[in-house]
Amino acid sequence: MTDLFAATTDAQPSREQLGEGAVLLRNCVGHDEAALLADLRAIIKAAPFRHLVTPGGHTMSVAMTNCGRVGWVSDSSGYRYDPVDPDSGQTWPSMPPSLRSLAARAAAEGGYKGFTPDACLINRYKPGAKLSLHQDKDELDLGAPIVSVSLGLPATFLFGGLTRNVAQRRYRLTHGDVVVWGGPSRLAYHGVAPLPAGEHAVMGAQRINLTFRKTR
Ligand code: MD3
Ligand code: FE
Repeated sequence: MTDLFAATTDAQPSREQLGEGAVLLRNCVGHDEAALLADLRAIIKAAPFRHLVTPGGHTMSVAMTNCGRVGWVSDSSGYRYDPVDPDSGQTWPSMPPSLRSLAARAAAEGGYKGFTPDACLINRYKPGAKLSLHQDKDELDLGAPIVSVSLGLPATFLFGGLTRNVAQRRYRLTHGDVVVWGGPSRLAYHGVAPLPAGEHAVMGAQRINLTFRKTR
């Protein structure tokens, strides 16, 4: 990727409870940012973003890649965590310490000490890209939280309930925001509204979201 540059944010960290087990840590990335972005760039070079096809045959507007022991993949046969990148035939890039330590630090701040993710799904949104309402339930260890890190353009995140029909609350997630989703919130329906056009000083015309997961 050519449009990732060095760090910028000095904004103050803050904490907001979104729901039972769900904590929003604004500006949580802090001085790890430059190392994080450099490592992210290397991952994307080794395992470029691609648009996956859902089992229903739709091509996703969000482009994805992964790092870690396994990566989340989708094709016409279904969803799964796979140690092999189907595009390269190689294992996914390993999860660098800059990413792993941010995830563990955020999880601990959210009340989950000893978080050891084995997968990091990396989502890239260009303007217009969205993620439809869904649950994350492909992981065997639903007692572990998911930690999400937002980078680049702001997005509207939709946070619903344990069934599809619960009205969603909307949160604006911006560069450097981290959310820890555990406890009863772990199986909440959620999604991302279509990304508005814009230009972010560090990341350019895109949003990148990292989700750290413990799959087993
Ligand atoms: C709430 N990603 O990759 S991160 C996903 O911004 C995903 O790219 C979104 O949903 C994104 O699956 C949202 C926030 C998130 C992640 C997992 C959750 C929220 C969650 C699991 C349970 C409840
Ligand atoms: Fe999700």
